[in-house]
Amino acid sequence: MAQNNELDRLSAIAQKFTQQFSSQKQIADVRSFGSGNINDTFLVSLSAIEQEIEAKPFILQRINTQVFREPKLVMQNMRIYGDHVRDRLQKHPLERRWEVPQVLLTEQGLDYWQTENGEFWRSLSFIEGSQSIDAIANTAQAREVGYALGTFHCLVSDLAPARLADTLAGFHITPRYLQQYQEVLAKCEMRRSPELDYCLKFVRDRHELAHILEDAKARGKLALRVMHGDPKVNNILFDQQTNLAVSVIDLDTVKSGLVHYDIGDCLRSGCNLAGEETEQWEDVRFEIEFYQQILEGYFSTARSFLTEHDYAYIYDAVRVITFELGLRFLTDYLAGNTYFHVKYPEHNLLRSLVQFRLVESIEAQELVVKRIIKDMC
Ligand code: ADP
Ligand code: GN1
Ligand code: MG
Repeated sequence: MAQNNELDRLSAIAQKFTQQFSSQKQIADVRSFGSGNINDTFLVSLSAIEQEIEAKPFILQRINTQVFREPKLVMQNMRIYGDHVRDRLQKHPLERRWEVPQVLLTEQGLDYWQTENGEFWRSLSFIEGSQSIDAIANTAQAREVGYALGTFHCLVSDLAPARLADTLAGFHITPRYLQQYQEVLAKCEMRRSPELDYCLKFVRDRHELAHILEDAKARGKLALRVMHGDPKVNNILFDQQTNLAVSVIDLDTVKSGLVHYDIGDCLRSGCNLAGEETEQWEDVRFEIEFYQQILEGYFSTARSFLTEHDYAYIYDAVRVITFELGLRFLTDYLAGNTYFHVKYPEHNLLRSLVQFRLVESIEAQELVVKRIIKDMC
């Protein structure tokens, strides 16, 4: 539970999202929730004054406006996405539970609340009976993670990417991250260590990786579609009873892009059993059995809109996005940890070691990774 003063402040902000309230309900608790690296997320519990009234909890989030400079555009995209998907689901219901978080409105009918000091808050319906996981534990979960991403892509396959605003310029344009890294590297004062030297050498040796997907896009081999942008494992919710995936959340980066960044991101996060935050970075491996299951789950819903070129770039997608994330963590470490939430100064360095080790493991299994895709085409 938040400290008393903070609790009062958060409760006052939560009260703005009046859709949840009637005089019959009051805030019982506001607590920090989930393990996202960008926004601040809280779970708000309510209590009903009269027993027969249902008091559902909801999510309250402070958008990181250092990252999302135009948060109103983020909300606009969420609205366009939500309306599209809800409409589609109504016309063509899925044969199983699937949830789209609902944005809750303020008293004034707005989908955000801005405080006097400029903080930007929003509120979402809580997907009931669900949970997120930071690492996949078994092959059934792996398949569900793939199914969830495939369902997401399928539901937006008829949404024109141009309808969505660019909420984060340069997001998943890997060559831009390389350029930023080089600029930061040229200016920063480094505290050398064997780990940092490993990372610096890693980027020197692999810098050409950064161009593969963008070159394919420029040559017309890969087309722009609606992407999620951040479909890592803990942005997929599982039903606590059935253990089936029920929602893809964290919709801030839903915009025009390459679905390959999504496929790659889902695989790199799903196939790392140790999770992104492990301290045993040298033991990190890309788990091939989970890879196969995630892809099977993905293709079970997404096959209809994939082209021959799309299949041909899946191996590259997974190593490029893994390299990109390692590069982003490393750049943030060198720049003084201004982008990702960190718990200690070397946190981003450790995270980048984890991703680079994962790239090595993917490359070491290149033949089998490619064969599995070929067998599924
Ligand atoms: P961040 O951008 O910081 O990652 P997220 O939107 O992913 O923020 O939210 C952080 C965590 O909060 C998620 O991983 C999930 O556990 C939980 N969460 C967020 N939205 C919902 C929701 N609508 N229902 C249930 N849990 C949610
Ligand atoms: C961030 O917000 P969160 O924790 O779901 C980041 C992703 C990274 C991820 C790595 C907007 O995601 O791009 O892949 O951390 N989101 C943004 O854990 O930069
Ligand atoms: Mg998240």
